[in-house]
Amino acid sequence: MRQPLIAGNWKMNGTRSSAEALIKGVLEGAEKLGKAEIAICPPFPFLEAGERLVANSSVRLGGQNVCTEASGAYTGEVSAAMLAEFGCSYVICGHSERREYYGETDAIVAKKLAIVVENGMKPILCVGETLDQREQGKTQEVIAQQIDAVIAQNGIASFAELEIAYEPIWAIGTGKTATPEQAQEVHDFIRQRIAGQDQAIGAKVRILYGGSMKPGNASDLLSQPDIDGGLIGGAALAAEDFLAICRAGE
Ligand code: 3PY
Repeated sequence: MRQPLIAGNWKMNGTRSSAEALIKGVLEGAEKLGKAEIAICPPFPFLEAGERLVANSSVRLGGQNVCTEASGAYTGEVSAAMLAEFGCSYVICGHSERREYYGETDAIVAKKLAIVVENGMKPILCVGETLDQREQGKTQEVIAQQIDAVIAQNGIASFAELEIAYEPIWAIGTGKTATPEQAQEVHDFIRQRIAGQDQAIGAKVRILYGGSMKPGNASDLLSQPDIDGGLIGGAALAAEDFLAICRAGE
């Protein structure tokens, strides 16, 4: 059985005080939950507060991005060792917003995955297709390319150390959500792609759904056999919505 993981991707939102209030709100509700693993990924400046507040709780902390390099002259970047030092267990890698706005290629994403694992954390590898690609019937081709690039660069064994998030780009920040059937079809495809190389890793890897998951659609999505959790955008910014999704994962 794969334990569900519900991870909140706060993106570039909040202030120091709103972030602290949100973390406290999540912690209060999380105490009453047991089955799902819960993680929050605040912006970098709020990780220190996150580390302090989630200490001694079951809530995990994650970064939203990481540098491909270990240290040195990379102005503006944050290293995997820094994230680990601030208590991160997870790091989101290759979110579509990073791929689209900051030119992250599959090769860069694969490097990020490797450095996160080297530093003792788990990457959350994001994959997904644009609306155009879906309408042209290219969803599987695009996802296969994103998965295969990681297999080619880091090896199939690397999938034993990471989580995957399927995030259809057309469902991010648009309010549109993939239907449970559409999402399940792609999750199954991803699992089969990995299982085709290594059956045990394919059966074990967690595949989260991301893209406007909210309290109203979480149960239907999470009840699909290959949907093992969620990477939550907007709904992670209100403790009660995020906790409602966590409850749906129980
Ligand atoms: C969204 O749901 O908007 C996301 O991008 C989650 O990462």
